[in-house]
Amino acid sequence: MFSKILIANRGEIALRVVRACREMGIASVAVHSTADSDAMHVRMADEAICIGPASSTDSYLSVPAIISACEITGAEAIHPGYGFLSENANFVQIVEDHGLTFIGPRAEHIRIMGDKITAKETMRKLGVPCVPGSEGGVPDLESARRVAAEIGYPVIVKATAGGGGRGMKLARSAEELDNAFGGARREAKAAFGNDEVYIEKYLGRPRHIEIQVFGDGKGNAVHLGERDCSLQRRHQKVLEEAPGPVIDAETRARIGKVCADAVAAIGYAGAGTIEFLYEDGEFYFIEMNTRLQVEHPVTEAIFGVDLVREQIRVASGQPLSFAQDELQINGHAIEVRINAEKLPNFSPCPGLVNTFHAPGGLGVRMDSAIYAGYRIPPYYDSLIAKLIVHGRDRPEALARLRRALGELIIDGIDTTVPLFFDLLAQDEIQRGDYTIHWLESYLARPQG
Ligand code: MV4
Repeated sequence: MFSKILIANRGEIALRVVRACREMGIASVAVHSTADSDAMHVRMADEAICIGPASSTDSYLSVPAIISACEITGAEAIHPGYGFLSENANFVQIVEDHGLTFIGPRAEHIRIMGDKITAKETMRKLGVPCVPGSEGGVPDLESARRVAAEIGYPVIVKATAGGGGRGMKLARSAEELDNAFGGARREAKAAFGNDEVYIEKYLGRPRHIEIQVFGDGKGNAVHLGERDCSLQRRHQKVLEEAPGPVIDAETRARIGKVCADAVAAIGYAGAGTIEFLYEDGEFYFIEMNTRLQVEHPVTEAIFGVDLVREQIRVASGQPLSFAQDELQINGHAIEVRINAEKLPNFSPCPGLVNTFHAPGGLGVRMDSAIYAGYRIPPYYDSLIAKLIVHGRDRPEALARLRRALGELIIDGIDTTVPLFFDLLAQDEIQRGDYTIHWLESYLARPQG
């Protein structure tokens, strides 16, 4: 096992990794920008080292700065958290070339899943159900017309270098294809320097269901059920829950096994998430994320496992601490993402947190790195806290969420907390009856 881990991240996820390290008796090193000297992850880690100026490019994304910080502090492994360098295959290679360990999958697997066409082709061959669409890239408009006519409109044109909703264009009919194809290519070229696109059948009212998988890097893997992350605004998740309100045990076991077998077959190491659109009882693979996700705590809550601890164990060559038949779901968990944003436009609202009181009690977990007197810097993501509640069933989790939100006090800045009180009052939320479009249409309504 490692004796010292460097955490190449900030905020609540850096703190999350510090906590796992401390429970495992591993020393932790925080890195920070000059804008983050007062950050809680700096205070909580055993050591801290400044790696550059406020701009992420020159600090949290600076490969030489992070490698140097490892060499200075004697850290043997790097936990990347999510975002920043967590899915950068070149970074993983450099880490390994310096004799350090990346806590995450192999560079090869990050590279495969980072290219959405290669990811889909790999998954299809492994028996994972995919959205009907083009075989690989679509080189020109003529091919696009042929493929679209074959699969039938509406279709969606996606950038192979994209993901998370960037570089996507919908074509409802042949008339719209010209614009969609050209638009997707142009956007992809500008955003990623790669204009390769592919085409899929457009699903009109799916849910976003993602399966948590975990591989030991030696050909063994398990699944930890699904999360329903359909409640999104502009491709940003707002509320996530596990298990999914519409997924039964048999369905879970079936798609879970397909996913676990797929990642086992490629020798995948560590945490991964296989994203699906789910419509009319069918799963359609869209993307795989090769990192620990923001919403991992809902899975931790219902399975009673520490996913960061497992990441560290697997990276150090130890086996997973559970087998598939030891993983049992207990109750229901919901996470809400609390952002420093002003409603109704979700405009970023950094500034001084005057007062802060975190909710507590049975079944309540608050992952946050803010504190009273903390000034939220304007340079980074607006996520300031994740409130995760766990109950014996979904109604209990919803009641607990309402109760916990009532206890939460954040003064000095605007947050997205009021939105969650509104959501909890909605019939569709209470019934779990929502698709990926529900939240945007709710927010567009006069009273929303
Ligand atoms: C789709 C789709 C409908 N049909 N693909 C958006 C983000 C990226 N991960 C995939 N996305 C979508 N792909 C097909 N074939 C609709 C979306 C989509 C979406 C997906 C998940 C969660 C929220 C979404 C919001 C708008 C569109």
